[in-house]
Amino acid sequence: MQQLAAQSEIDFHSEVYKDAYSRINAIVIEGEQEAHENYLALAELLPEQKDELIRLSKMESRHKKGFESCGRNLQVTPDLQFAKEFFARLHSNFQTAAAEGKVVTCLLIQSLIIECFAIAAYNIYIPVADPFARKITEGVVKDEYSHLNFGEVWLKEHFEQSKAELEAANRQNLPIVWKMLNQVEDDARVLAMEKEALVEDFMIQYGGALSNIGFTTRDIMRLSVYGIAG
Ligand code: Y39
Ligand code: FE
Ligand code: FE
Ligand code: FE
Repeated sequence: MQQLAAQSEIDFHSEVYKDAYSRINAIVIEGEQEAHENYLALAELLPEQKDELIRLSKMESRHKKGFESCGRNLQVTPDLQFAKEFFARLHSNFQTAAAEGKVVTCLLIQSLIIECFAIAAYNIYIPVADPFARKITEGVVKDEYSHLNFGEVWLKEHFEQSKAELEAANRQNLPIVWKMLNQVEDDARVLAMEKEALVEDFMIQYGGALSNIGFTTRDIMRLSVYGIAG
């Protein structure tokens, strides 16, 4: 029970914890806000799935509210400026793709990469979270699996015509995720979330998603290491 042992040593009210939390909590709040906007943009790009995508965007708004309450509960003020910068590159790549009508790229960025990043982060956070945040995060992570599933199903149904764009979008955006993980590594460790565990869980989710969509094991190996060393 290594996780429980670690958990009992966490002082959720220490200044060190609250300082790290002001950035991680902000990342999650900003991420949920951007996810809300991204699903609204996707709703415009995919009129057939409009109602479903609007439903997902509303879930993201609820997640944002939940995480805002986690910050308030610990009396932490989220550093939203930091979080905006943290997401800036993925955000701008999504917006450029949306403006060009590149729905495959938009789905890869939001429904695969960002959802897998969220699932990994929330899975690793739950066992070491304060009891209030744990309850909230447990509810949220279930929703994130359904968002990932939306992207998987759509891309699987359109796999042959999406393959080349998926490869290009992966090449462009996956290295950004590794940089984001490096950027947040020290703060995450203060919250008892180890980078190695985050990377491992992300790889499992993302590799599983690529497999469900139709990529071979060989493709997945090649795709998922882009930028990992840089
Ligand atoms: O689809 C979603 O709800 C995703 C937007 C939320 C993003 C969560 C980003 C989590 C990264 C946290 C890194 C902590 C180590
Ligand atoms: Fe924005
Ligand atoms: Fe969410
Ligand atoms: Fe989501």
